Amino acid sequence: ASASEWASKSIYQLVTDRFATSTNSSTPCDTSQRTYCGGSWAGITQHLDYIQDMGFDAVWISPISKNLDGTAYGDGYHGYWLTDLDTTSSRFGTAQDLKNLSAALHARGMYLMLDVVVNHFAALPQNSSSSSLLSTASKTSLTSPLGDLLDISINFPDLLPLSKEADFHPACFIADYTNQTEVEQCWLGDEKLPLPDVNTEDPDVVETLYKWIADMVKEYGVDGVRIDTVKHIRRAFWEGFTQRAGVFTLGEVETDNATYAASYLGAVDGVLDYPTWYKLIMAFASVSGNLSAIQDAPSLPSLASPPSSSPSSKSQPILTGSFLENHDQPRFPSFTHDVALRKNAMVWTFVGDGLPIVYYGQEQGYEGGGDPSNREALWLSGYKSDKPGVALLKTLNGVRKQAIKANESFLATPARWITQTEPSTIMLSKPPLLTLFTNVGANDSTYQPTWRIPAGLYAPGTTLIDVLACRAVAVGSGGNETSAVGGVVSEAEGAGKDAAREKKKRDG
Ligand code: ABC
Ligand code: CA
Repeated sequence: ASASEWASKSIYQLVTDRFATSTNSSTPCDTSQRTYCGGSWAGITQHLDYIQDMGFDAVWISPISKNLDGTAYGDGYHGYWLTDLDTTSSRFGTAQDLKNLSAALHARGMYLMLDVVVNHFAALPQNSSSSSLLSTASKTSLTSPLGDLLDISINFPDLLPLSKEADFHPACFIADYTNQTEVEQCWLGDEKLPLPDVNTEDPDVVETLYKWIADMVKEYGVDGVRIDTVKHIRRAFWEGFTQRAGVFTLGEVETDNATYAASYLGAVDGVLDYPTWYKLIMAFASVSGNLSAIQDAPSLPSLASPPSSSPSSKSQPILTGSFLENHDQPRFPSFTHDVALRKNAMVWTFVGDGLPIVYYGQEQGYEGGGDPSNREALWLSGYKSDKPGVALLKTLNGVRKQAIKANESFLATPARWITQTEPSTIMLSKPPLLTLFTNVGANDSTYQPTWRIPAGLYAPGTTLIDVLACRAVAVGSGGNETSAVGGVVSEAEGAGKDAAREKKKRDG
């Protein structure tokens, strides 16, 4: 599917090994062991009702290729430690199971997003004596701009289908993240677990990877790809990769710098909105968080506000992926116990310009900290549908779909901030939605957020629905402003024009 076709979707991101088993829902899973817990593609297929009932219509799964196990950091249960690009991991089932998952999603009108890694493989260093950092005159002279080289021995024939030493960049670990050449051509990982960096400067290697993605998309009916480690390969590589993928590509560029992240747009169809994520965490992790940082920060271009220098060759829109949690970062509830802050942060993903992405387990209130604690087995939750998180996500997915239906230019209309006079409050307008965020928290019992709705935003007399509290609010006819209290609002069907309105309040 193209970026245009993805624009109205809502993505549920899961870790294949941790979402569902196909057999035993009481299988224990100790995340600290960093090993397989038994989730599989067949398990996902059996639990699509659970995902779809919350309103999601796309599923992002872990990388599918065979991985390295038995390392100093455990096994490749997450899928990012490739050893054999062309063979699917038997830990997640058979290739047929994966095709069945794809077919089952399509039968429901849902999309499959595949996570792909082409920047590196993973390999155990061959002997420990050679795994220390050594600068050797001969090697250093080969790639002097990259600094110290490593004397590290890798058994390259173990890596498929790139099995020659020359298929990889010379060994050096990335140390200086401000040196772009180093970021692109040195290795991720460390001496205990090096991630040999693919020589994406070599035309034969490039063609192998391009052919691989084209085949993969075709073979498994893939609708879109999430691309790992985008900043670790030169931009021009991704242009060709995206073309050959032939479907929507969403890149991971881990940075808090919006300009840097945006520099990959056009080479890939979209990037994950990491720059806003950093601000979001700062804003809602505590009641003293800096809320206006979100408002003041430069934001990524998006479908609603395309880059000014949009490459004319590119007819597809730019889609930014909005998220609150993922498999690399501590889950949001690990930062705060405050239910109001948690709720406000969750709303963000759905009411702005980005494609909503929700990390599995958020709906069940999972609280795991950093990797690997944030990769809990979902079956241990019992997939309960009566959790507040499930209800909230269902509402938010519903609101977004409703907004898309009510206003055909919703997706293309840039969200804009409306300045509020009250402290700890910010308001975002993306017609027909209007959202009031606050980080005042649940403990201030005197605080009632007040809506200051600018004149002209909605016609007087319009009925707005507070979608979180589920009640109607009328827009005043007399003055310039209307004050309403609490909740999320969306315009009642048929009342006035294309407005649904949204408002956010602290947890009731
Ligand atoms: C494992 C263990 C960890 C252990 C580590 C050494 O090994 O689980 O506990 O600490 C996979 C696995 C991980 C595994 C790694 C390494 O491989 O999932 O469990 O960690 O073996 C992607 C994926 C990620 C995946 C990989 C590797 C890449 O999403 O799941 O990890 O295939 C860098 C990459 C980024 C990558 C991330 C993990 O590492 O760029 O693509 N994610 C700075 C750098 C970033 C860097 C980040 C973390 O540190 O700029 O490039 O990400 O190392 C902000 C700045 C940022 C800065 C942050 C920290 O601060 O703006 O730039 O990020 O202010
Ligand atoms: Ca690289």
